[in-house]
Amino acid sequence: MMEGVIVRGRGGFYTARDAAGNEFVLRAKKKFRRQKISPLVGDRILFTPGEGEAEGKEEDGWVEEILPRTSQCLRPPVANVTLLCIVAAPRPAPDWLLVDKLLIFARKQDIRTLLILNKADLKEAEAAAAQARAMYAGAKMEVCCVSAQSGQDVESLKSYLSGHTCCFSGQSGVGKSTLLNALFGLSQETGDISRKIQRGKNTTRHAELFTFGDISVIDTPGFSLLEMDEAFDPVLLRDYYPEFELYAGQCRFSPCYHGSEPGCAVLQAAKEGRINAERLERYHILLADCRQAWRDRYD
Ligand SMILES: Nc1nc2c(ncn2[C@@H]2O[C@H](COP(=O)(O)OP(=O)(O)OP(=O)(O)O)[C@@H](O)[C@H]2O)c(=O)[nH]1
Ligand SMILES: [Mg+2]
Ligand SMILES: [Zn+2]
Repeated sequence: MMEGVIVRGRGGFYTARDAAGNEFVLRAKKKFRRQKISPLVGDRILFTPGEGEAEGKEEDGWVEEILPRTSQCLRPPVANVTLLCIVAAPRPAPDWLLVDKLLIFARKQDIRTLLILNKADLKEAEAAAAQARAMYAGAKMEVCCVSAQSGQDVESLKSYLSGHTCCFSGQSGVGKSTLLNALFGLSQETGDISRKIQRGKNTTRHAELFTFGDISVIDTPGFSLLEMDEAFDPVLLRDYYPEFELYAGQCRFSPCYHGSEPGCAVLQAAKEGRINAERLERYHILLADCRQAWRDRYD
């Protein structure tokens, strides 16, 4: 058996790459279906390569084992990511709620995060960067501003990615693929933003992993909707907000959801500008979602 990493998968076929850079097309053994797991891009696997040309017909190779995952994301479905790069841009208009959800998913999996604000060449970029920094400083997420188009700060982004398996995630049209092309000289397909609705056109259709020295990056299809992956006790949501930590134990009620309870230290801090009000407002939206999902969990 050989060892490799799954770099792409479509229609039940998976492409694995070995350490020497050779690629093998494989199918998954039936046992995975019984175990209700499927190989994901980023998975480290053991496999048997195909036999080559047997009677003019290439035989499939097989994914034999999926090695233990260090992390697993559902949206996008990828494995073993160590740094989630949330890519946003002034255009299409940032969906910060989506960013917050991605941040929560990453923290649940102990994946580090980086917010990449692309299209720094656009005139609205400076305001968007200031807003992002104000919102995410307390959330302990760094913000990097780059322009894939002009190349501004693209090289310095590499120092953040170094040593990681990174996943580029975010709305369609923010420039994930363009940025990968600029970083590593790739020629992935990119798409315009529709004029009428100012949205990306879902150009990238499948996740794909690329490796350059000590950086692995997975490009993924953009999306605009993101559901909470699994219901969890809504009281746990606040644990994913580092900005609340300073006020732990200071609320009148215990547990306090920092929703609308009287004597809540977090609400007070937001009122006094010590916690970003927009982040708190979106936390309240997610708290309501979380409570709903928790109530419906047996349906
Ligand atoms: N002005 C400007 N435009 C950019 C920049 N980076 C990308 N774009 C443009 O943004 C559009 C979308 O780029 P893509 O790379 O296809 O976006 P994506 O995030 O990969 O989109 P999906 O694959 O649909 O998820 C294209 O028209 C790019 O030329 C940038 O730094 N500045
Ligand atoms: Mg793309
Ligand atoms: Zn509280």
